[in-house]
Amino acid sequence: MRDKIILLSLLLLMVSCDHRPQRSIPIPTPQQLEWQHLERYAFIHFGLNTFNDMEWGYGDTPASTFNPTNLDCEQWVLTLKACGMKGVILTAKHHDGFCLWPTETTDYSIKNSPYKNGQGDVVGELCAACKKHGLKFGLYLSPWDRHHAEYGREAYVQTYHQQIEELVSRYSPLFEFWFDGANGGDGWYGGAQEKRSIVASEYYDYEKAKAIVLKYSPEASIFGGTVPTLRWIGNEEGRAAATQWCSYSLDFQDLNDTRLLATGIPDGEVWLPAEVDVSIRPGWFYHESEDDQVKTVEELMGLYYQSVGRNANLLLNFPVNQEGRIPAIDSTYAVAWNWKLQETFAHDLLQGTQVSASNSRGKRFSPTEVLEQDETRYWATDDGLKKAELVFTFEQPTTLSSVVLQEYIPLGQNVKGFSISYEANGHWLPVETDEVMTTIGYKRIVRFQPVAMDRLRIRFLTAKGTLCISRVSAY
Ligand code: FUL
Repeated sequence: MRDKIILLSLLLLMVSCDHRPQRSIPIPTPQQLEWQHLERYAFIHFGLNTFNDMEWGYGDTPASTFNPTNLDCEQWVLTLKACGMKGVILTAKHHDGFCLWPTETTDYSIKNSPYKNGQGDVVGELCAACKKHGLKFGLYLSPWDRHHAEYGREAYVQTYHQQIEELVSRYSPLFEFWFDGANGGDGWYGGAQEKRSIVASEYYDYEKAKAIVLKYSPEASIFGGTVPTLRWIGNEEGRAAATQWCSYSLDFQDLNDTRLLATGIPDGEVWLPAEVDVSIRPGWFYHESEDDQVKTVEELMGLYYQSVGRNANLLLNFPVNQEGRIPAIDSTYAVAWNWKLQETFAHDLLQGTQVSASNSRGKRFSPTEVLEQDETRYWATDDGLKKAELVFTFEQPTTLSSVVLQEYIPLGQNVKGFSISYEANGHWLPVETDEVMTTIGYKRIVRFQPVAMDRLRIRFLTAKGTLCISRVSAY
């Protein structure tokens, strides 16, 4: 009997050591988790502005000026794939109101352009090219419409919703839908040529707009409006703050507060991860005068570290030119950037090291789990333990210059502070870097002065909840 009791207690102990840590609040939805894994995807800004050297058409530019001479959506898709992009979001309509698909809602569309004698459909062509070559497809539909006579009144909102319905019913599945944030102001508005102001949080009925999107594309992430599933980073320079929480609030004021958007809200109640949007050129649309200002490989690497390396996704814009192509100079730099990324992160130098931890909550959550590719596996500490360290011992002295850390975010984002140090010749020293080591989230990359070491130590100093680390790698 006594033996049985001991056996039972031992079994109970094993089970309790092996149970999953408690989730913290908030956590991502399965669809948000999938979105986070995309890491890098593209924007394409193309429309009347392209042919008129403009960024924000007033709404009266003739549709007849839209005349690409050599448009090839497959060239876009193949180029973007070669740059490592996982999807593309096209400006189906920008603020000028011109529609790139043959809509029933307005004459201000591709139907009245010389392109394919009015028979073309850029949205449809890109959608087909994405399907053919396996790239995710998304759409941007500007709520602000500087062409529409009814803009600012109820009739326009119905048109806007109808446009969404046309798009999602024809071109789903979409992985993301963009409701742009620029709203109201002066415009042509059917000839009225005046300034019109609206209250964005009420005017567009974003709840309904989102419901229409989800009816046809239930997996779509939503950018902008009152009910987004991801958030703007608050600037268009391609920079997330180093401290970067996925937690946020759905208060409309907070959704427009660039200071909060940059970092997230540590105790925010909803999971609203950040998207960093930036153009490969100074403008969003193509301008010949910017041909010599395409971002270099080094600048693109910087953008990567400031977005993906800081727990945010990167939405990199490629302006398509008047020919209807991604210019060679842009693709040359962007493809070389992708090679550089592949090369930088090709060999994880922690593979083959011996890893130990100051604490772990049992076999299923042992420290060696952080070396596994499988993202469903992770190292976790005992309940409530927010301080612990991992040590990696190399077989021979190894030079490192960056560490990549990932939390197991299905259970939330927890780490608030960590440090990185190394042992060389029997002495422990911190790595030399200016980087702030606060949050981790889905992914955090810390770069430091290259240094040879015998051991690497990551100390997790403070956290919101139990530590759950899915991956650590170093290069
Ligand atoms: C902004 C717009 O005003 C720009 O033209 C561009 O489309 C950018 C992505 O979003 O709000």
